[in-house]
Amino acid sequence: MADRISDVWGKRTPFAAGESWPLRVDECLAVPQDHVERWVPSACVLCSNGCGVDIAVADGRIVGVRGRAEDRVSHGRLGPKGLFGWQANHSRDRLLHPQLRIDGALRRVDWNTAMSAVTERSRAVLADHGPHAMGFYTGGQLFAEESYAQALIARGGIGTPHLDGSTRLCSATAERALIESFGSDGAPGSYTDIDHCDTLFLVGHNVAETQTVLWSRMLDRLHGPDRPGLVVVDPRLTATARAADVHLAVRPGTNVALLNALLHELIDNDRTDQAFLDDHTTGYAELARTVADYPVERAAEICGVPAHLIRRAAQLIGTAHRLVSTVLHGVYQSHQATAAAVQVNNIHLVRGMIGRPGATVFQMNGQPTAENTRETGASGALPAHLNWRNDAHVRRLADHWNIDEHRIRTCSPPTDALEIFRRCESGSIRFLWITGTNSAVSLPELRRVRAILKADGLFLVVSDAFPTETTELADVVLPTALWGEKTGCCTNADRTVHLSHKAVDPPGEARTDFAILLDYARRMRFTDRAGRPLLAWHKPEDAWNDFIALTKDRPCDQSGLTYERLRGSSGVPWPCTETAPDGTERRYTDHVFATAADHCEDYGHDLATGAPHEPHAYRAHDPAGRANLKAAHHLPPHEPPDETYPLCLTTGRGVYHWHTRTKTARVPELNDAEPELWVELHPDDAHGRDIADGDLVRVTSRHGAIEAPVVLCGSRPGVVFVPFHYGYFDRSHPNRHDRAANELTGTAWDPISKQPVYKVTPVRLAKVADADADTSAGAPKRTARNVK
Ligand SMILES: Nc1nc2c(c(=O)[nH]1)N[C@H]1C(S)=C(S)[C@@H](COP(=O)(O)OP(=O)(O)OC[C@H]3O[C@@H](n4cnc5c(=O)[nH]c(N)nc54)[C@H](O)[C@@H]3O)O[C@H]1N2
Ligand SMILES: Nc1nc2c(c(=O)[nH]1)N[C@H]1C(S)=C(S)[C@@H](COP(=O)(O)OP(=O)(O)OC[C@H]3O[C@@H](n4cnc5c(=O)[nH]c(N)nc54)[C@H](O)[C@@H]3O)O[C@H]1N2
Ligand code: SF4
Ligand SMILES: [Mo]
Repeated sequence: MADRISDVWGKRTPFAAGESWPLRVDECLAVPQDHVERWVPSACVLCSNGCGVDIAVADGRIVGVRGRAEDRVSHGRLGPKGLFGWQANHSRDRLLHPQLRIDGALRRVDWNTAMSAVTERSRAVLADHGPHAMGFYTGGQLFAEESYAQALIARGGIGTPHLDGSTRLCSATAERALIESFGSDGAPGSYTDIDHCDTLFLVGHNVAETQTVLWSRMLDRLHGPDRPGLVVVDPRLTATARAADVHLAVRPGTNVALLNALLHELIDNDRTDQAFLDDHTTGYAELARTVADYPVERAAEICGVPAHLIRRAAQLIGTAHRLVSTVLHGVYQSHQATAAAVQVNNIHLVRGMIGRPGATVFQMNGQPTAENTRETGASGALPAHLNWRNDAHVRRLADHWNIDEHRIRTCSPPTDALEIFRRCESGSIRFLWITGTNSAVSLPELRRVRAILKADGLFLVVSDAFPTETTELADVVLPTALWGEKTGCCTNADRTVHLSHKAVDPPGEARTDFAILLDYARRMRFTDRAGRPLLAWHKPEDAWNDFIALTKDRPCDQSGLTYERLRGSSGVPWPCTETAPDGTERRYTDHVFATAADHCEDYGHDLATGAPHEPHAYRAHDPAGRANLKAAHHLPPHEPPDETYPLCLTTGRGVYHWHTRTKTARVPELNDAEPELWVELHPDDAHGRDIADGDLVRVTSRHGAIEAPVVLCGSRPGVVFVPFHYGYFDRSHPNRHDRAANELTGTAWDPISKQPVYKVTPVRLAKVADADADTSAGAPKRTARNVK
């Protein structure tokens, strides 16, 4: 049996450029092989990589998993979470019954009572305050069919623009950056581009810990006969950074300055593809003018990295023939998120490195179904990449749903997550239904979030499979089925769609989100223009068929991707149509992008001000299939470190835990690997503060404080790292709020993607107790494997 705890990436299977990634099948079984009654095809939902997996079933229970050898994403591999995470389904404290708050306490009730409470309050709020008093906040772990049902209910049934997902915290910038440059969301390339590339450029993406199977693919190239060059931009010396030829440990929040300097070098050294620029892009003159202001020495000073390393990185990128770049939260969760992410697209465009094998840019996703929330319209967009400002698109959606256009027509973009919570705070939203996201741990500025969710004026419904910090604050708690207990589709970060089949029944009275949403729609009597039920579906496949029909001729065309086509497959990348029944590995191979005014998903924004471009202005200069090069100047973070808060906090992930640990804390292998919070600190910052490795420290920001033992490691001096996985549900004293990273973060966002800033918060730090003191934290030290 594979051990992905001590050996996270497993045995190397090196390969050369152009070869196929060798197979390696990872398996974890709790019973002998011959006790397995069936293997049920599925895909892992513990990150956006979406590795194909078969679920082993015996006696009506999940008893293990095995990577699917034929899977186009994983070639059989599974990482630590994929291999062990399934055990969370069996946790003894799963929510088994609906609960309703009665006299201040949550009490067990039957489904009819719970759903009647939800629908009665919905009707009352709608009657008294109208549809804009209703809000829905969902997550990137539901299946596509469930997200689509959410979108149809909120936008078509209720008629509220206040529907967003925790994908806003996750991949809103990926969506935005792709639209700004290429006119539509969805990755241009394929994971197979890693098999062909000669250079990898990873920006703010700790792929070794956050997409371990993707990193295995990269590592196998790095260990192969023609090792690609590797440039990593990350303030911390992560496992990813340790493998790099050039590691640029930038000061947090300075990505734009660095990327502009790289563009400056490419242009100065004639590393551009002029024919590509002339034929397939707009905006080059403005970009060249802007980056002219960023000579390497200036960026070196802003970013706090040696100039010669920036030059070396520019040389590697500038001489690459096949460049693959990836971008994630070191860029997205920052104040200039979209502006920076777009500069990575620009690097590819000025070099003509897109739309051919080995040349692409991944604006990465994080959550397993982030792509689906975006495509189905559950995350601040209309479904099927339809443009909310394009009248013809709005009409098309209204006709497809057979509803009046005015229900879905708005004069502002669909509301973003932070704005939904602000509206709850101000009292304008009075009913909020949270599905599949643990807001009381994952949103920034938790003290404020708790106050918002607790407020008397807000009726809070929470659908989850476990008791969480968020369910605790709810008026109604609905117990849900988990992955493995339901059927549905998910789309990974390279557009690969997998169909996951139900392997076992959910425990107790738990129901699928799909069934709950259908029940709600039926009770609310949502109807279409003809008076027929708005959600006339019985099973997930019905919803999927409705969705794929809507995507026809849109950039994310999946009209050929029926369940029939997906069944038993090893994953199919969209577009998948009648003429491309096997899907599409690589988009934009003809270098015609989705920017044409009638086709594009949005008219884009001014990167400097965040102001949206007006439809008529866009049409007047219709890029008509050319990619947009958009320039931006560096701006300092809103809240830089100062005398009171001299250190810069950055938050993120460790390899073993998933988000707020509702699953991974319930898996012995994963929890034991990293059972407690830790704080990473550079030895230089420890000295003056009399702090030694393992000492208990208190980290304080303007918003709150946390306590945890320190791990001294080679991060950049001045930078403190805290994982955001640890909340309070598994604590003996849950009312002490001194463990979640988001006690420290403030409410700030990127002006274009509206993604919160989690990576730059000024803090101060002080010792609380020596390492060997007997403290209440009693924290075991973090395993040194991946930080030292
Ligand atoms: N094990 C595990 N894997 C996961 C998840 C998980 O919870 N656990 N979650 C999944 C999800 S939803 C997501 S979104 C992804 C996130 O995946 P990643 O983005 O890879 O993860 P993070 O740790 O949030 O941040 C990445 C890196 O950004 C760096 N960084 C901080 N500030 C800056 C900066 O200013 N510039 C640059 N260039 N880098 C900076 C941090 O040091 C960190 O190493 O992971 C997915 N995979
Ligand atoms: N400080 C800081 N904060 C961050 C980040 C960071 O880097 N730093 N990263 C942000 C990012 S990228 C992300 S993606 C978010 C993640 O934030 P969340 O989405 O809030 O995190 P999860 O723990 O994944 O919450 C998912 C919840 O859904 C439940 N669940 C799982 N499956 C199902 C299902 O099928 N149905 C239902 N109804 N419920 C289900 C789980 O039990 C869990 O409670 O956190 C964000 N917050
Ligand atoms: S890389 Fe992601 S999808 Fe693949 S096994 Fe690991 S957690 Fe699951
Ligand atoms: Mo995420």
